[in-house]
Amino acid sequence: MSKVAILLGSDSDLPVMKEVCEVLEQFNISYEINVLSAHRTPKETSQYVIDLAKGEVDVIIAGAGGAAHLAGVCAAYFSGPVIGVPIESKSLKGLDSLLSIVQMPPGVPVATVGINAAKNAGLLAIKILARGNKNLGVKLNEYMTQQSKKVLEKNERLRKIGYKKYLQEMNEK
Ligand code: RP5
Repeated sequence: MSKVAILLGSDSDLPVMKEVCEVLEQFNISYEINVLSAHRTPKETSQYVIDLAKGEVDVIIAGAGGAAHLAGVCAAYFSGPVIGVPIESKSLKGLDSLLSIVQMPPGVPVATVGINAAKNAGLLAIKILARGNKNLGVKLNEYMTQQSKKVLEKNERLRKIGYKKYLQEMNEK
């Protein structure tokens, strides 16, 4: 029983989209992942999303590049939240993907993250799921506390040793 469905427009999107899987696994969220294209497999893609709408999936995350219509097609069939990940493209560096995903017509929203920001897409899905799941909310707060702690430690180190030594240490890592 999957809570999140991840769709990739191509297997070439996997090196970026694997970050969604990693963050969902970190939070023990069940997911399913499929390569389905809005343009190359239109029938299978729409049927898959229509079937999803009858099941347990709460959030769809769709990553695609170029003329990236996958997230939009998902949002056309699925009444739950859809998050789009614009994948960096060769010719236009992902600006085409970003604009294709973000500029949805009124009535068919897609929550769009940054270019290649697959980790944020996963975290956004977790934030959505956490509204109805107290344990997940606690885990999410712990994650955010750890994140803050790391930045504060870096700040302390920078103030202590100064920027030149700090940079030197960064380069040595
Ligand atoms: C999009 O075209 C895919 O999402 C991918 O980002 C891009 C290139 O696909 P491939 O030619 O690598 O399969 O539909």
